[in-house]
Amino acid sequence: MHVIFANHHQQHQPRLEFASGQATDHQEVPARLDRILTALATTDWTVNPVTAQPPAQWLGQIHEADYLRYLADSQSLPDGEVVYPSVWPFQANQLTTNRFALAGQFCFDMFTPIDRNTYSAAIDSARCAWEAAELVRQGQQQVVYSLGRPPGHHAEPGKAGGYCYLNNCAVAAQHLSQFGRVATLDVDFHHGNGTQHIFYTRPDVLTVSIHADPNWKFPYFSGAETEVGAGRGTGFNLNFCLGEGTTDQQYDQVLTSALDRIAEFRPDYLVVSFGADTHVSDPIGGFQLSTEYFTHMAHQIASLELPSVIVQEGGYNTDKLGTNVVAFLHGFNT
Ligand code: Q9C
Ligand code: ZN
Repeated sequence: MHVIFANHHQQHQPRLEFASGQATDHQEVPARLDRILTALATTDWTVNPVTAQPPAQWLGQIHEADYLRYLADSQSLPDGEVVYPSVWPFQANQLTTNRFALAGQFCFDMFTPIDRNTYSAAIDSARCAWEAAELVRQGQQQVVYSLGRPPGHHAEPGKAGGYCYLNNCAVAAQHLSQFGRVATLDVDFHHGNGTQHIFYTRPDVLTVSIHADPNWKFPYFSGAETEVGAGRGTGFNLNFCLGEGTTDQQYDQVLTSALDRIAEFRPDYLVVSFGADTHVSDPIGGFQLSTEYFTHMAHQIASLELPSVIVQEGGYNTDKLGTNVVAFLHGFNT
């Protein structure tokens, strides 16, 4: 196993998230990545910090120009200032330059704050995914794990949300799509709304996500099984919704269906969005998956025998995260 990790994530330390007017400690903390690195140090895998400098347009193919400019501009926020949205757009095409208003234009929830350090961390995380994809494209590695934070699969073309700013999975998939057919498989607890929407009208990138029913959990506004793609992309998006308390056995049945569709698509590359928030112990999840099942899940995915990038998404029990990630990655090595 080959690992690329982000080493400039520490300064991205969101402190609070807000739900129903209540502030709680933010779940997407630097310790997540540190704990995973500590666990990786017990293996004999190659673990390298990101070094790649992706070419121009690597983000412009994924995200809208005004959103990227807004994120880049956030680097000049005063030290200590943290931006949360308070007002959201209520009409299409209503233009504003007011930064208080832009906070709501470019972010869809109150879980995804931005300060002067957010942008560089998000770029580093996305660079990891790009470098992992590039190594797989070159054929140097069959499987590369991209260990970055913040995560990415909730980031929309023009909006942050769900702790995500830049869509790391989409960066990897877009890069590989220039060299062949790509399937993405999202096994984070939450629906990968951003990844779905970025590729929604494309028949050359199949997007598949297995997740908590959005009528039960975040991101609520997408992830239904009726969402199948649009235009030429119709039939190239596939969602599987699962309920509270989903077990290893129940999950595995659905995974088999997801993998069957991916095999039928005959991709040249696979990008996996992996979240350990499906684990029984996760503080914000609601499935009952075991650590042992993560190994089996990965083994099933590896049976596709595709050159693959694994992108780290969620997983919020920091005590279990390292063990769970290593358990998952082991499934690719056996
Ligand atoms: N009070 C990822 O796993 N919901 N994002 C928080 C808890 C937001 C999760 C509600 C969950 C976002 C990448
Ligand atoms: Zn998640």
